[in-house]
Amino acid sequence: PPLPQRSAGIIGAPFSKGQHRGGVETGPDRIRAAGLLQRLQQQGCAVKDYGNLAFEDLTDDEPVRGSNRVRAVGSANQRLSEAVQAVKKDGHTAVMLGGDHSLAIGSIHGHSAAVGQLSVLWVDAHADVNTPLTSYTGNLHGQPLSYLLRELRPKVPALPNFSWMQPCVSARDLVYIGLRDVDPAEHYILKLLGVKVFSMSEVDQLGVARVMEETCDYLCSRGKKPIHLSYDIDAIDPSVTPATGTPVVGGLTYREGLYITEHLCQTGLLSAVDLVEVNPLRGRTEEEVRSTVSTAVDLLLGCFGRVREGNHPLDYHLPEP
Ligand code: B3U
Ligand code: MN
Ligand code: MN
Repeated sequence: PPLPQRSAGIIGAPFSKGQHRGGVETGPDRIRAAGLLQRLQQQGCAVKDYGNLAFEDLTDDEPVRGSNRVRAVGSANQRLSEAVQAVKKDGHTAVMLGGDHSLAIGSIHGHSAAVGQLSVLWVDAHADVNTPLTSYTGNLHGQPLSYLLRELRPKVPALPNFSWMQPCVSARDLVYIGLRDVDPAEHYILKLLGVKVFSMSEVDQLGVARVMEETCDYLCSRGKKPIHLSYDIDAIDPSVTPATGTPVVGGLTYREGLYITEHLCQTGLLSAVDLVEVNPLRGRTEEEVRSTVSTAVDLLLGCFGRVREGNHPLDYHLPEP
């Protein structure tokens, strides 16, 4: 029987300044245009669309300690954090449509401000845990977890427009799935903090079902906290989701990617979801864009109870001949 459906509160975050490729700010509208809201409603999920956030246009935003657009990222995430808090106070599962992955700063901060301690599942090809001082690229979308992790606070300098936030996630409440492009400093940090990582090697070795079982056992071992899923579309193999800024070969299959969402939904603890880094301008053909966007939609449907075996209304009855 279908589980009682939670409601989805959708926030569009058309923001791209955590990296340098234009187009990722059009992700939210493309994902909506692919029918996300209607399809959630069709599967019995109540939906409220909070619309797209409007972000401040900062003119003087010179690099800080080698990182780009720091003030814009700080200011955008402050707005996003407030929006996520409002969605949680309205009782919905928060869905943040990005935009680049620097938006996880505000999304996770706001989620934690509203509900308290979280478990975080980070599904990504990348670890996104560079500090401003270790980043090779200066892109904030490769750094969000360094601002969010309590243990890294002494290693992160104070940045303009970041004074509104404090680290709110403990390293032991974080699990990664899908890693395959990790910088040396990031690898050092993950080992130093003892973070639980299921890289693509572990997905190969264990299979996605065992990875999800171990993920949920691990996250629940210190109490059943609300789960924040931060899903970077580049976790999925670029043969399926090529329209993204930094595709990396050897990713999750469509089925593995979807299984993660189905399993999390079944825990009943999923409380907020980010779906980020869909960049329609990075598709070389319309089909590449369509495949990327429709996979993003399917992942979100999986978070809200869609099952591949199919479904029928509780009161369904066969027509009499
Ligand atoms: N680790 C690199 C590359 C990267 C991170 N996230 C993405 N790319 N999408 C960095 O920029 O920190
Ligand atoms: Mn990412
Ligand atoms: Mn990534």
